[in-house]
Amino acid sequence: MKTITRRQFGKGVTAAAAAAYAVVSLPQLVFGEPQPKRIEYPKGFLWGCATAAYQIEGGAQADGRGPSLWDTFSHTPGKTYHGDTGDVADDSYHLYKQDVQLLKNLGVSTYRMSLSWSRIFPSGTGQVNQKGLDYYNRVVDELLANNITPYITMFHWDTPAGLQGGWQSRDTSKAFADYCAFVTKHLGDKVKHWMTTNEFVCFTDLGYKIGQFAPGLKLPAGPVNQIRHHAILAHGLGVQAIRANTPSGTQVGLAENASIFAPVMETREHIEAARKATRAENAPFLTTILDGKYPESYLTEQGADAPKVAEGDMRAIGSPLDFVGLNTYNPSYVKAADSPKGYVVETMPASYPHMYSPWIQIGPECIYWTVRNVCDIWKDKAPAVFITENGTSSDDVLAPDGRVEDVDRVMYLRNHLTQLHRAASEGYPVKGYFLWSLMDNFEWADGYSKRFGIHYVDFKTLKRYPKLSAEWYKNTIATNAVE
Ligand code: PNW
Repeated sequence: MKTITRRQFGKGVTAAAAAAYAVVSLPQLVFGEPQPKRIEYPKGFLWGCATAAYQIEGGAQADGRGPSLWDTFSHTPGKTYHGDTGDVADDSYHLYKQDVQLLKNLGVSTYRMSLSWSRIFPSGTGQVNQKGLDYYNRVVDELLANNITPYITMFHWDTPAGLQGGWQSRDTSKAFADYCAFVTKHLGDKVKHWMTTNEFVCFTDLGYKIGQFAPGLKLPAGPVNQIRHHAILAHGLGVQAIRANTPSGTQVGLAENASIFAPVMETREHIEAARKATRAENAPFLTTILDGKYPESYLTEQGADAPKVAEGDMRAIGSPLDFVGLNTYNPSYVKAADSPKGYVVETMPASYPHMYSPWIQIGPECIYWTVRNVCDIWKDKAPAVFITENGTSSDDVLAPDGRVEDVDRVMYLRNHLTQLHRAASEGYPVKGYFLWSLMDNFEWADGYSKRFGIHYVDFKTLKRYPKLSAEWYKNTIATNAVE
């Protein structure tokens, strides 16, 4: 079969490496036969599922765990749907062995999970809670015993409540680095893949500017920009701490929901506009991390509200990464404009279709464009990319026979994986995919009203049921192909 890849034309890519990315592999089709037309992924592509500590663990007060800002926030009346909290969630704190069996049954080779910082350091810094660390040792051992490689996120929004001022304080960045150092000193012999933080905008802007997430504040631009700075500084110091405490070969990255821009039409000028938008609209986070400096345009735009940067901060923030993790749910569309910015972000019409969560507007090509834009802009600074989250909520109904026919989720996933294949087949270095999420869980401000799992969780009995999407994903993994 003829294989054409974008990178064949680039430097230093061998024909063998290029050939690993077959465009589409079609079995011999007999007209009229109900054979699947397989869209095959490259050999060695990693399939996984993702979760986060506060969303699944429960055990909020078990074995000496300290409170996080999400415990405080969810216990504050009016902050989450129906006052839901993560006190029990999926009780993965006690049921983790069952959850590893769910993963094993799917056939995944990887699992993206996060650690609860305040389980290990109950007040964020200082005193260690050995029982908290023991829990993660048990989970990691259980994964490894089942041939599943853990990819661990250090921080997925559950800031220890004991850290005075939270992300308003620069000390939190420093405490985060100490926490990363401690964790990797103790787990770094078993765990080889680390992500520092998850989705900056959700624990900075949504927490401190919009007030929709913990700690629920509405601060003005100056303090918000400083909080954003502390967040990317934490990431940078975290990368340095992880590298300093792990053996060579350890892979370090982050998981970021960069705003995604797809061109309205795939013409040269609109593709160029999408690239400009990606760089400019992600200025406070991904752009600054991968460039190792704030864009001049961002600093000018923010004026007196620009962040205060100390000596050495930018060097830490720009620490080289082994991979960039991209959380991908929905697109924005961009067109070229004859303006200084060079692009306009389209307003979505009221009729634009979405999944059960209104913010998950449907545009499967976003997964292709997030990979392509990041790799085209930053090239060697994003030597490998992972989709660290992709998935959707659905208004799932558990039938009396225990089935959940989530055909909308299957539709969403199939379309995204078809588009991700496009990126892989063009030679972009996309190495793996983590489906959000292994099972229904505490969906932050939406509480338990939005289910994202491919396993249904009955929150009364905590029983897990595979949905149709779990069956579909299992087949995808087994065939390494979208069917
Ligand atoms: C991500 N938005 O969050 C998170 O990383 C997960 O913890 C979460 O469960 C998942 O996506 C599904 O929501 C987001 O409103 C939450 O744009 C909200 C938004 C984006 C990401």
